[in-house]
Amino acid sequence: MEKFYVTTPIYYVNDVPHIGHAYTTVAADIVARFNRLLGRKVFFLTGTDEHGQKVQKAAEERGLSPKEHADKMVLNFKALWQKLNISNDAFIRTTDTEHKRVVQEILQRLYDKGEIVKRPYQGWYCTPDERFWTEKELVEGRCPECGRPVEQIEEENYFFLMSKYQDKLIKHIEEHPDYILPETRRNEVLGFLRSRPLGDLCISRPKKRLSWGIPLPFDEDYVTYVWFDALVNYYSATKYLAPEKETLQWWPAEHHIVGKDILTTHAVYWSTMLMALEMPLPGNIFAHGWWTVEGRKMSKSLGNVVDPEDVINRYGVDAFRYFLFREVPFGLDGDFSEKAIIGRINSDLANDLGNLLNRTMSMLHRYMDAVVPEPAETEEEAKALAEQILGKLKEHLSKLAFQKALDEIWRLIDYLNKYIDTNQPWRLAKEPQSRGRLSTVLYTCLEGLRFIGLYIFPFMPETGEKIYSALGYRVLEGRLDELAKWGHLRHGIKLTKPEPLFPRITQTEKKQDPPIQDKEKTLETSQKLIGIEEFARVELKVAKVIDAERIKGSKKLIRLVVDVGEKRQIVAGIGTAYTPEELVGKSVVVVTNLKPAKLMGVDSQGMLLAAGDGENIVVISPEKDIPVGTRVK
Ligand code: ME8
Repeated sequence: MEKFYVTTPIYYVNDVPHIGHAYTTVAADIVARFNRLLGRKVFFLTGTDEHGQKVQKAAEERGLSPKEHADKMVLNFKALWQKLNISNDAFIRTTDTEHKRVVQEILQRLYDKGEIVKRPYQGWYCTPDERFWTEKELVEGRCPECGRPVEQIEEENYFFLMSKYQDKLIKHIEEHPDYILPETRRNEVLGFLRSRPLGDLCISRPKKRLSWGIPLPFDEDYVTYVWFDALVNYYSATKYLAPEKETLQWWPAEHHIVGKDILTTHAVYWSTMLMALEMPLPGNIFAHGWWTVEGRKMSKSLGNVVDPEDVINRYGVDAFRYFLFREVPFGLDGDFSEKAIIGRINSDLANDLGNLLNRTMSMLHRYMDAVVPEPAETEEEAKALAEQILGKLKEHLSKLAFQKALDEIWRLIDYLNKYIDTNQPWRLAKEPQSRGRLSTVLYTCLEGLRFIGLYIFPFMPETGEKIYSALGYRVLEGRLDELAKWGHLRHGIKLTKPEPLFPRITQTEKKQDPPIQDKEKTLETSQKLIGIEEFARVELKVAKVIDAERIKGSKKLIRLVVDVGEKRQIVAGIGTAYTPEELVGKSVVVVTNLKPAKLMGVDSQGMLLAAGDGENIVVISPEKDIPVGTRVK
């Protein structure tokens, strides 16, 4: 049996998932479901990227260890995938012991082969951000991210000798036109590879600068660069997470689906790593486009990050899945707006698809007593159109051309709506001599709908199932090739009238708040509601700030000494909104039973309550004087 292996990027656990993450994951889900329908053995992998600077920093800001932080954040991804009906076969976490073992094995193999060497490394280093920049990346000689001064650092590091694979990689891309898609991205990568020499890749970080990573097996003073660790997931998962892993050779993947932001790491780093390992390359790396929101870049500071859960609660999971893939060709950038999604729901889903099912079922009830009639003849045109679409779907979905695939399905929907208008079953029903014709027309609509349910299923699984069950089936059983044959629908069966698939959304029903992510939503979904006894476990007390000073190298962090009945040292991330001077003498509220944490090397024994973020942070202060140490309840 043919196998089909598809992956999404493994997402960083430094933040909660948004519409962009949902996009890539639904794309992989559509092809996974389609290939399962074709009868292939599918391995659909997604997961989380949990090592490295970003995650370590996010954990520090929450006063948690990186692993504790990752354990919490990973639940957000898992909960969203469930809500989005994602049918992944496995979920990899780079902190899995088995994954770490495979990464170390690969490092050792490359090191033994002389593909990894130790060399001095020189670069411009931004201490607060803890990262290197090249001369070219600097902005007016300063860190391009935070604008602070950088210093030249020289240290020893391990390098993967990527440069020697430059020509081989160019050749591979040239000889495999589908290796990188869409074509514009392929040309970009080729242009970049042909125009300048490829450097070697620094794959280590000294432990003294970054400890949160997989230790190099051949040098305990270093951890693995997070991208090297992350990319290996696609292979390591086949060894311990894939179905029937003992007997099936899952590697190489058929598709790596990624956003355009991480094409280079996949097309260049990963491909050359595989070449050095003498392993086969994946069939395709597809770099899709970027979602903006109401014409603007999505960003936390703009407060316009679209929360997929919110969109689903408002419009339904299938409408959301449909919108993402109908609105823009896969590969190009797209813009999310409520107007656009409502427009799609009303026209394509309520009007075209929903109405077709609704009017067909109403007529069946009215004219045939709800029983599927035996057609007097086969409508060859409808049959040909319905059956031909399968070939088109195979062709388009093998290149991840989702929009074209949906266009094909809609050709059948449009055809059947017109077919009803032309044949006017309501007139046929009035003529006793046209009973046979009426049976043919209604059967054709019902059988056409069965094809639509079948074809639409990978995109909108719930809708596909609903259409199928409206036609008297329990589930989509069997293989697509057999099911996509005209005449499969059984006659003589009495059907019940289904609920409307997609009710129209009127502007007055539309909720006022846009589906934007709550900035503070960083806790796992399953922990949203807590009982009073859980709240009571948090010990909050009134305190007074006795001393305050900025922590060196941090814009945000301030070290406070507070009196809560006893003296405590607390590190608070309020430095962008307050100076130490204005804090001294202030009455505040402190969580006093929090596990101690270290932030930028400074111990923190508690947490200050504050609202907002960035420059809009406000420290919570008791409204009237009240003795320090008083419990807040
Ligand atoms: O890069 N539009 O993880 P990440 C479309 N851990 N897609 C978007 C998007 C947007 N506005 N924003 C994010 C990493 N994405 C690494 C990957 S893989 C071995 C390691 C999607 O959490 C898109 O798929 O930053 C993008 O490539 C991915 O999220 C980046 O996720």
